[in-house]
This record gives sequence, structure tokens and C-alpha cells, in this order.
Amino acid sequence: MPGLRAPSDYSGEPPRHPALKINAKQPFNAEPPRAALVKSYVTPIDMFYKRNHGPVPIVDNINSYRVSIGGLVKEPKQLSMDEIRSLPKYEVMATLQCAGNRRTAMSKQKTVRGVGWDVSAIGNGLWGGAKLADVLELIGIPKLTATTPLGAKHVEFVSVDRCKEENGGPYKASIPLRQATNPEADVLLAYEMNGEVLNRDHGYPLRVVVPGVIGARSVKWLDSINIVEEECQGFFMQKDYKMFPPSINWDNIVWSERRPQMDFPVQSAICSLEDVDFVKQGRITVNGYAVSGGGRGIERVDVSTDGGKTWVEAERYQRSGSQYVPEVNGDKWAWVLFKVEIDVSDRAEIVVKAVDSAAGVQPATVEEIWNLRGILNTSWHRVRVTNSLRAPVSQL
Ligand SMILES: Nc1nc2c(c(=O)[nH]1)N[C@H]1C(S)=C(S)[C@@H](COP(=O)(O)O)O[C@H]1N2
Ligand SMILES: [Mo]
Repeated sequence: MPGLRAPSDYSGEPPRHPALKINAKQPFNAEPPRAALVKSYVTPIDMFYKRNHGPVPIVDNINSYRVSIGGLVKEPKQLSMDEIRSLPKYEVMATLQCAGNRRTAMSKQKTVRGVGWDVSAIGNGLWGGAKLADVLELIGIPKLTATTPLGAKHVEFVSVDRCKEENGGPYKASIPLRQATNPEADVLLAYEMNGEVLNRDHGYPLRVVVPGVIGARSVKWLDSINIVEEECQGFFMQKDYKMFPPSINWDNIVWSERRPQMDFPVQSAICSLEDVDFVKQGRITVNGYAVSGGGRGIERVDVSTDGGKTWVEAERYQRSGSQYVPEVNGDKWAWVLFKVEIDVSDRAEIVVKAVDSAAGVQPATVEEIWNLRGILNTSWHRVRVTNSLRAPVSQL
């Protein structure tokens, strides 16, 4: 019996929390309600967004599961779960964000292609597993040092799930070898999430977690790892998840002109309010998240109640009990939650924007970053509130 296999239909899908908002059933794509995200710094597993491209793979016998490591290596190897578990275990707090997070808002500007997500295609997890750098060392690939040549090799991750985009072939992606062999990049082969055995939706028995990088590169249900000369040629690296300028449409697109998106830029969203919400006049608390890619911290979160003319700074926090100082005591791959008390009068447009530790800021509007695949909508997040039930929503 094979260790890990892909079913050809959706009859064997795992159970899921009924509160998830389903954006597509087959393959299963769902996100929690916004308000659920800010209830805790670490996102509960059942409230973590699920982004699949095919039926969820099945493990018949975990003892026969092996991950193959091959490609440009002297001695290809097959590792069992026991062998991976015998390597030092690391726990990395990292936020996973789908590049399509907030796509629905981008499609209001002009139609884009892809699953429609609200602001919750994101979650913060505590991932437990072996460092990829340690695994690669087992097959004779040394860790990154100052003298490592700038070689252009890549590490490709291949799953077993059947995706229509790959013509029924498996999901795959790659990262540069320099990142894979750098222990400080914290790339994991994770077998635990939030202290529990990884569940099926999130990649059981083994997934890659590439912190600070769009979720698409964190391959689930890992089957093989290949050292390759060029970056992975799969659909999701070459014909998807690339950031094009607003002028590019489906008639003039040349996919090879742009590189696959890796790090994600600074992002934030309000989670305690829906896009249009009725609130009592007076003081309210606004909560949400802010995060940046590449290990950059969140330097500031600004909130406005007048559509962006004036701003107040929100309080940022990660784990409770200690003050968050980016690059000093923060979880560098994780989001910060923010909280601010504001006064709302009759009606207001509440806006949030974050600033990362490289002074990266979010664009004010969607126009300037609109792209046909609808990725990386990091425009200021705006919600409108009113306390007058008589005001028609269209007039807000
Ligand atoms: N094998 C496999 N890995 C995958 C995917 C997939 O469909 N198949 N989806 C990717 C995308 S686009 C995202 S955003 C994340 C989602 O991870 P999650 O479902 O654990 O939240 O997994 C990535 N890894
Ligand atoms: Mo994604």
C-alpha cells in the first residue's frame, strides 16, 4: 500500500468547521469569518483558511510514507517520518497568506480571475518540524555560509494532489537553494501545526512552510524534493502567482516576462467590522491584523475615521504579556494584531494601513496595483460604519 496517494474525486474529503465561508467546494477553498481571526494570536486549526487545488490526498499507511530527495545530488535518498522526526525539531511562528487574499475587493475595480477571497485567506500558525537546511545536509548539501557560491540552483517541492491546472499532475513549486540551505530562513518540513499532528487539509503528513513568502510556495502533502538547475517549471510558478502591471490583460500577457512572486508586501485589514456595519454612536474598538513578508516587522499601524485624511496610531501586539518591538522581541515571520479605540459620530469611513520595518507602506487605492490575476491586494482596507439605520447603504 502506498504511503500517500491522491484520490480522483472528492468523496474522501476531511470534515470542516461549519462556520467557514466556502468560496469553492471542489477543490475546497474556505476562509473564516473576519471576526474569528482576531480572537487569538495563533489561529485555531479549524478556523485557518484552506486553499486546495484538488482532492485532499490520503495516507493509507504512514509507515510506508517516504519523501524522496533527488535531482542534482550524488546520492538520492528516501526519508521516512521517523527519520525526519529524528532531526532537531523547530517550532516557527509564521503567518501563511494566500496571494489572493482580498481578491474580491480588487475585482470590484475590474474583473480578475481567481477564487474570491475576503480578508481572511490568512492565518498565523505555530509550525513544528525539521529545518529543510538540516534535511538537505543529510544528503550532502552544506548549509549556507558566507562562501557559498551565488549558484542559481533551486529546490523543488512536489506533492501528489491532482490539479486541473497541471493537467491532472501534482501541485509543485520551488525556492532558491540559498534560501533552502539558510537555517535563518526557517524553511520547515512541518509535521505539526499548533502543537498537533498536521491535519489533512493542511498537508498531512508533511508540508513545506516557507515563512514570509506567499502561501503558494508552502507545498502540502510533500512527495519529493528535487535539487534543480532552474526554478520549477510548473503552472503555479510560471503561469500563475505573478504580479503584472495594471496595463496587462489576457490578450497581451507574456508570462515569461515576470518572475514568480515570492515575498509578500506589507498588508493589513480590519477584522472587527464588516465592509458596511452598523455601530452605536460613540467609542468603539477596532481590531485587525498587519503583516509583512521577508521577515520584516510591523513598525506602525495607522487608523483613520475620515477616509484617510487624519490618522491615529493603533496598539500592536503578538503574544500576550510582552510588548512587541519589531526586530527585537517580535516573532519575525508572524503577524501583529492591532487594537485602537476611536470615536464614531454619525457615519464614518474607517481605514487601516500598516508600515513595515523597511518603511514599506500600503497603496491607498486598488487602481495602482490592480492585476489580472487579482493577487496581492494590499490597498488600504476601508470599512464604512453608520449608526443611522435610516441611511441607505448606498449613500454611505
Ligand atoms: N500540494 C499543494 N500544496 C499547496 C496548495 C495545493 O493546492 N496543493 N495550495 C497552496 C496555496 S495557493 C496556499 S495559499 C497554501 C494554503 O495552505 P493552507 O490550506 O494550509 O492554508 O498552500 C499551498 N500549498
Ligand atoms: Mo494561495
